Amino acid sequence: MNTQINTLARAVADSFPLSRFRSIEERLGILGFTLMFLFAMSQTLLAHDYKAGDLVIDHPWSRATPPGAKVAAGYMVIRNPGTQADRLVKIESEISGKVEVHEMSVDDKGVMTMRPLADGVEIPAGGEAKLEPGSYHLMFLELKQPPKEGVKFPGTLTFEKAGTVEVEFAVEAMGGGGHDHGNHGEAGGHEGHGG
Ligand SMILES: [Cu+2]
Repeated sequence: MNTQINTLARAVADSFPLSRFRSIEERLGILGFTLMFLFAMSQTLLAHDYKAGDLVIDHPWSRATPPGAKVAAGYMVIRNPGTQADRLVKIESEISGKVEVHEMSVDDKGVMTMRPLADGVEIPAGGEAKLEPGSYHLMFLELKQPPKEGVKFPGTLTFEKAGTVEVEFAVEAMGGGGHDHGNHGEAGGHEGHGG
């Protein structure tokens, strides 16, 4: 087996002048490094996370809203590697007069409903809470400044145990999907919250 690999390696090496072989290796090295660097850069630009006590708040984000919308949604994943459950109990942001945590569900007739969770969202010990389109989400009510694509806005999250942490919400493009929360404001049933 080893002999075969050695023979193969020699055959490959012999087919290139040594100097050229080295330079290809170097070029591959530089290319590899560049790709890794670009990948790392893009990860930094796309993802952002925050810590509060044991909790890690991963990539808070929102969507740009259509003109005249009175509400916007917010999403993130909150991971809890700790041994105690915690709870997201309060959210504030300068873009909105009031922020609620909502649970979204679809009944057996396919009707989508939202309900505010008075006690916030639990983040189980050793688990996570996912706030994502179609599920739990933040609802920014009484919008003062609509979220604009590409412009982050600040928010303050308060957890029962981990305390308060300042985060920034990245704003993505307006969404088109039917189950999506981007057009929450027009979806009916929610408009009442805004006024
Ligand atoms: Cu909602």
